[in-house]
Amino acid sequence: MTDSGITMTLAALRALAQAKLKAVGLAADHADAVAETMVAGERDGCASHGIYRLLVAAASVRAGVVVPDARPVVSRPGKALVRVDGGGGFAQLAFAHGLPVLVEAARTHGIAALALNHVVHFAALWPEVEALAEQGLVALAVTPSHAWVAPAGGTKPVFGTNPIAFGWPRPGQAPFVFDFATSVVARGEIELHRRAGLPVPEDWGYDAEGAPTTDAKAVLDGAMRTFGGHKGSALAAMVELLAGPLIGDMTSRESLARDGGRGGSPIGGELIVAIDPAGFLGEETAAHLARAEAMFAAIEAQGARLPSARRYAARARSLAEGVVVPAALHAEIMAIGGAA
Ligand code: NDP
Ligand code: PYC
Repeated sequence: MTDSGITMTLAALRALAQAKLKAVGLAADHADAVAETMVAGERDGCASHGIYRLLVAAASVRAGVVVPDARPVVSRPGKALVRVDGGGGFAQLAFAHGLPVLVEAARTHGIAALALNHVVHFAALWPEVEALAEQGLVALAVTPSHAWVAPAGGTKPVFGTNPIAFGWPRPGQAPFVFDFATSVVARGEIELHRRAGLPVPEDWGYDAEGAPTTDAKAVLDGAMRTFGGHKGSALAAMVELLAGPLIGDMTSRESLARDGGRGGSPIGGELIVAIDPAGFLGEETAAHLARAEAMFAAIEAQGARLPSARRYAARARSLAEGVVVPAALHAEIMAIGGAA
């Protein structure tokens, strides 16, 4: 233990997360899948969606927002369409059930889509697109959240923080992946500022009266801003449409209403599209993927970095050295459901 944190191996962190999730009543297969995504976030240096999410997930279970023993049900509404009804459980197990079916459908048809319905989502989206890109597929994933974000030109929440994640396979190396909220930052980042008693930049959001503020709690109680003004606003609307009405699931406004003040994670759907490059390219796939590599090289040649480069570097460090969990966060985790 140091002043600033507790060093843990990834195996120890995983075991702790699994134990705490089971202690609050999550079924074993859900606990394992949910723990994996939190440990992956912590491993990759994503503090807002790392082991801190154990507090968030435990709160959602305790509040009755999540069905702790939900059984995902896979169906095929069309040849290239896969649906997993998560039954009100966390999204991770539903995705695990849908992934092999989506991969098979994308390989067969060139393109396929997976709708996760009726799931609770607290996590980053890169695990979904990375898993697909690692299998040679191009991937896109979107999900709404709770209505926390004002449209450009307004100051009252309509959108969720609505992330967009994209993955591209790279022969012989880790995929090109980006994953970001369509709000200026993820809400989790503002939560971390509030917990640390830190101000936020004035352009992150508005207070409940619609005035710009640097008070993290005031932004959480008011409205966040979209990134890139009207462009982020339109993308946030697109995410609402694709992973809401298009797949028969909730918008962020509906998700927040369903939560009914319980303070749980967003409830609703996620849309994941997978494309097999060989569908368009056939025997020329390798040659065209090499052209993509030339573009990546041109980005890096001028000192710019690729999205995920920081994450992959953090992963390598964590695999070698473990991770450092802030002491205060560790203490809160240990208090979940009694001793682990
Ligand atoms: P950021 O604004 O930090 O953007 C993250 C993405 O941009 C990453 O792919 C990151 O790569 C890349 N990136 C950051 N800086 C650079 C740079 N200088 N050059 C190139 N690429 C860069 O993240 P957000 O706060 O918007 O989102 C954080 C997480 O929150 C996401 O994983 C998202 O899925 C999650 N989230 C989940 C929600 C949900 O409803 N489930 C809702 C909202 C957010 P790298 O990782 O390597 O730094
Ligand atoms: O950080 O905005 C966020 C978020 C919402 C749901 C999961 N993460």
